[in-house]
Amino acid sequence: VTPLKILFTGMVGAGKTTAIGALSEVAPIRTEAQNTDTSVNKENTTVAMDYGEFTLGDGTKVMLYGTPGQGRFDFMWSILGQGALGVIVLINNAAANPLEDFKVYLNAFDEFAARGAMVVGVGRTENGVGPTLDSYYAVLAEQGRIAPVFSADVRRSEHVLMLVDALISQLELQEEISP
Ligand SMILES: Nc1nc2c(ncn2[C@@H]2O[C@H](COP(=O)(O)OP(=O)(O)OP(=O)(O)O)[C@@H](O)[C@H]2O)c(=O)[nH]1
Ligand SMILES: [Mg+2]
Repeated sequence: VTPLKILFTGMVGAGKTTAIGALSEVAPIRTEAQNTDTSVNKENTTVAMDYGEFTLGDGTKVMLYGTPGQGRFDFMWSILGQGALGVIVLINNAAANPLEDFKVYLNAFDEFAARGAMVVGVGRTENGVGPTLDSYYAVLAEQGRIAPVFSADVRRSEHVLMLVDALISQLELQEEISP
């Protein structure tokens, strides 16, 4: 069986590295460097990519890639997107402008959204601050796109698995992959 490639993307601190670490069955490959961006309270940041692996119930291998969040590495987005079946956009809902953040990734990965290969995972919803899930659907509708939006805490592997499952179901529905 051909392995499936899935890409995690989103702003600095959205939780891409955490999500891949939570789900991967192998020791994830990380390219962390010391974070010098004081706008996010985080010790490390990804400078090239994350990589992990996960096996579905039917034995299909899923390759999990993650993008770096910092804007200076945005040239990596299209490189890492190559050959990806779908993309999971992670959002830090407690950030200053999470809906604007979402628009950046929705536009950058519109090719995925257009073919129903995008899932949105909204994190840091626990304190009830930040936009509602409905407002993400409104942004999608404005752009003429449809994608499932979930609240997800990527520190919990079952939440990350839910995002991956939702993406795979979408891809099956689009007949990008067979069930
Ligand atoms: N409280 C809370 N913390 C969260 C939640 N989701 C993620 N985090 C934390 O947010 C941080 C995310 O850090 P990373 O996984 O390094 O984020 P990243 O997207 O890889 O960031 P860059 O590589 O810098 O772009 C971690 O410290 C997580 O524990 C959430 O839902 N609630
Ligand atoms: Mg990272």
